[in-house]
Amino acid sequence: MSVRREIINNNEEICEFKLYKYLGDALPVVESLEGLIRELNLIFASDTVNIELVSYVMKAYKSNPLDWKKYAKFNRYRYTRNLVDEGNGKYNLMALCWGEGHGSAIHDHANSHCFMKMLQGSLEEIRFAWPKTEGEELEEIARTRLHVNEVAYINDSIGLHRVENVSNVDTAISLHLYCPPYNRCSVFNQNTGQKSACNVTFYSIHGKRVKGREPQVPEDN
Ligand code: CSS
Ligand code: FE2
Repeated sequence: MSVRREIINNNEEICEFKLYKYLGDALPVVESLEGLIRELNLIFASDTVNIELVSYVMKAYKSNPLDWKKYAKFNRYRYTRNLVDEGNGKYNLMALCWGEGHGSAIHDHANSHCFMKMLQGSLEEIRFAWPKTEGEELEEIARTRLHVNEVAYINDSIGLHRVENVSNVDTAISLHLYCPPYNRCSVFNQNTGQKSACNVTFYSIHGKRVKGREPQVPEDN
């Protein structure tokens, strides 16, 4: 076991211990994607977002393709965003389907929380600091490989990121929760730090393809 993995596992244990102290034996058990959605709806009934608890329940769900196959819709040219649940208007839960080599641009998260759980395959997450001076290349601050069932969290105070399926042979699927939901964010040029606004759209909603909506090129979020 690598040192880095040990650190991550320790963090998880500390996190679980803190949650256990807080919730006692009420730690939720999650047996399916439906069960996860039920738990998330309960958690987000409150107005404060407990990042550790949300990460915990997303991690507790063990990916089962039978649960999510209706959201697994791929496009040959770029990754797709497929809405799973609107979380009573408080958050959006969606499955992102990444073909071989597909990646996002460098982006922010419009002041929302972003939780990301791997359902299939693996993704590389590359984090960047916000640009400090105009015209300068963005500084890479972290690079992490996410594997099936792992959960990552980011928000704008942590930084920017881009996500990529670096595999030439395997597709990848990730489950994203954004709170509050957003339909616009910023994308950044890695070499100049230049920022531009960008709309984000759905390829399918509740398993049904959105007609006439091809993913935008160039990759924009
Ligand atoms: N924010 C990107 C995916 S990486 S978190 C998106 O929602 O399209
Ligand atoms: Fe993101």
